[in-house]
Amino acid sequence: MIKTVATTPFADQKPGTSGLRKKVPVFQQPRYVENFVQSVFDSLSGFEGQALVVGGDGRYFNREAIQIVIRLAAANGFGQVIVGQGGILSTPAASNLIRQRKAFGGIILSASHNPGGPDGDFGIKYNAGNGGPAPEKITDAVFARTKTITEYKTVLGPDVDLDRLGTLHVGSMRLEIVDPVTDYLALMETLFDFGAIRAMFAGGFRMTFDAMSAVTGPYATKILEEVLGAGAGTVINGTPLPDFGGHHPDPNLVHAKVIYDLAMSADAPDFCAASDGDGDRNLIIGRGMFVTPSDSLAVLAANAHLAPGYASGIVGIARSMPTSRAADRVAEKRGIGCYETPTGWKFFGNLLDAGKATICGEESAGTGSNHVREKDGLWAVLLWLNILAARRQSVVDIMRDHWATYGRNYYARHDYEEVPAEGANTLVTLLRDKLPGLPGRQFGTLTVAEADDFAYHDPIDGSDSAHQGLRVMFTDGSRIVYRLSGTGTAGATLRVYIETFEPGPERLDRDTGEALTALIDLSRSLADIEKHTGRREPSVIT
Ligand code: VG1
Ligand code: CO
Repeated sequence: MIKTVATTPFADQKPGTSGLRKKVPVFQQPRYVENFVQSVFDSLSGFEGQALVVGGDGRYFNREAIQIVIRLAAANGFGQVIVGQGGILSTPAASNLIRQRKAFGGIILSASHNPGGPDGDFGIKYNAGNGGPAPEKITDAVFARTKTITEYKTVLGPDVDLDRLGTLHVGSMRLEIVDPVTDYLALMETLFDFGAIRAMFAGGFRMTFDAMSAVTGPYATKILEEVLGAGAGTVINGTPLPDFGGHHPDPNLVHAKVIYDLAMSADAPDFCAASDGDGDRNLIIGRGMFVTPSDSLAVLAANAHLAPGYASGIVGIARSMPTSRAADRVAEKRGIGCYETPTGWKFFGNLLDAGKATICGEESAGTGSNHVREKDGLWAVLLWLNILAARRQSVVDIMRDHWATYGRNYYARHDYEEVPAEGANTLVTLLRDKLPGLPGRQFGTLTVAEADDFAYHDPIDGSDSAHQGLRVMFTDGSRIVYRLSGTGTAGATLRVYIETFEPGPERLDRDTGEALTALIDLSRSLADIEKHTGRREPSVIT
């Protein structure tokens, strides 16, 4: 029975870098999820009778939200909802399902790497039929709709049992509950040389994968331990928990310190990795060496041809603007396309769909390819394993070879988290005003070459996105970038991205902090960070 329910708008439903993200109690308000999901459906057309993929990272409120989405989908005329068992789907697995099943789109319930639990964060994101995050055109329409919505449509009836595989009906809509891992594993098997990776593990290669009590647990356990024979215990924190065990499921050097310490210890395995809350990010650490996400992107791009899925080579590389330019050097040497997009995976979709880019990446530990339209944590881990199996070298040796060939981009990101929003906005406004006067100015040994507020013109659909980050570029190839986070849920987070290039052959083995000292000091003084945020030091350095 379809019921139309009167509602009034919420003022705070603007999707950010990666969907709508708020504290759990915000989502728990009556009508809050309904309003947003109905606004998504109201912004789309042509989905009658079509399929919708629904799943989330298993965090607190995941099941409740999924029940609401299923009811609204049925009432709004979707022909079918495909949901992961237990409400679980990693973000890349959801992207894959949308594509495999030719669904109209998907709703992903996740706040990614943000903490979970009753006081943690929750999120809702709409992905389009290509499997990728909705482009700004759609998210803008959704936001506009949330401001005028007056009613939503739902069906009455009991909650469905999300744990039983199989097909049932909600009203006249088909509801199919699928194993979350099966299709994803099948896709990975088409891309990588599982035989070679299996042989490497059989030969004594050891790895540890930290699933951070988040969604990749079941995927990693099945693929690494069972299928590839990496052995029991390879995956740690492998059971998804609603509060991620109280941890912050962000695979960086602060929150994944356990795995970092392991990789630096005397008994380190050959390879360590981790993924985030929803399984789209990856952390790669070789024995004794952390690989920055920007370097990882460059190495994966340079070696992808060693994996069967990319044997014919890659056509282009795309990276988000703040990501280091290590990947650009690979593209240049190979004579393939190189694209610089604003932060957020939604900007890669058009390039991937148009066959302009094969591999994409962000400095925030996101890497992926045209196999889906999301970044993909386990995919990156498997590509690394495939490369390690093919090259029979350690991570450290592969990195040294890479730097010797392409030079090294020393890189760090400094986050000033949860600072007062007003101060952060003032900082950005004042710095933006300062940019035109910077070129030609000298700061110690550094001379500013160019400074701008990054704007992106999408080469495929012609859309424009302004104010995507302030860039200060120096004559020696160094760069400082400032932008405000679009995924935080409390105050503002200022991200400062700092990079310098060392062509080699000398000075390729420096300490990153030391290589960046002058730039780090300048990053603080140039933007008056302490004055505007009250912080002398960043809260997280990655
Ligand atoms: C952050 C990262 C960005 C990433 C986004 C979503 O955004 O910087 O690179 O795409 O999170 O990642 P922001 O606006 O806070 O800097 V996830 O794993 O949350 O989908
Ligand atoms: Co994520």
